[in-house]
Amino acid sequence: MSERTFVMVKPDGVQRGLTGEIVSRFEDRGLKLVGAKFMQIDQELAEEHYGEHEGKPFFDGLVEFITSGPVMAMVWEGDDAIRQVRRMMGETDPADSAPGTIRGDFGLDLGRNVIHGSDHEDPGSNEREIDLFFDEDELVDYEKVDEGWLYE
Ligand code: DAT
Ligand code: MG
Repeated sequence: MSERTFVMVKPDGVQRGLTGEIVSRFEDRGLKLVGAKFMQIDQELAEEHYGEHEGKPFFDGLVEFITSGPVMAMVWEGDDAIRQVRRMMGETDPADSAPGTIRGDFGLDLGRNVIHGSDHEDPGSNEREIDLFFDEDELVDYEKVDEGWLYE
């Protein structure tokens, strides 16, 4: 089933020049980019985005980190996109992430794990995050020429 997922290259990924590589991986996989915004997250947006982690010992550091520099916020669309993006990202801790995954190829530290993606085990988190970062008219509906070759 086609679905949309929220993906973000975090400040460490942007600063390390990994944005293009990460976009390429999703393009190569066949996912369709339907929204993108290069932006800096303020405190309020950060606290809302990571609301599920409020009260945890790492929360303040996480908010400080995610607001510390620009991010590339994106919406990617495709069959099973939420779960497939999570599989491509690897585990939350890069140290546990298999080589070949984004975190497994580009990270070493839990607090600097390069990328965010909506949680496929938290139904509705994709919609929530997309709504939080994008207005309706910032998402683009279009047909990609390779769709007939990607899907049976
Ligand atoms: P994910 O980003 O894989 O969805 P999450 O939602 O559990 O992971 O946590 C959000 C971010 O918070 C995660 O990318 C890195 C940070 N984080 C999670 N658990 C942590 C911990 N125990 N110590 C420090 N940072 C942590
Ligand atoms: Mg999460």
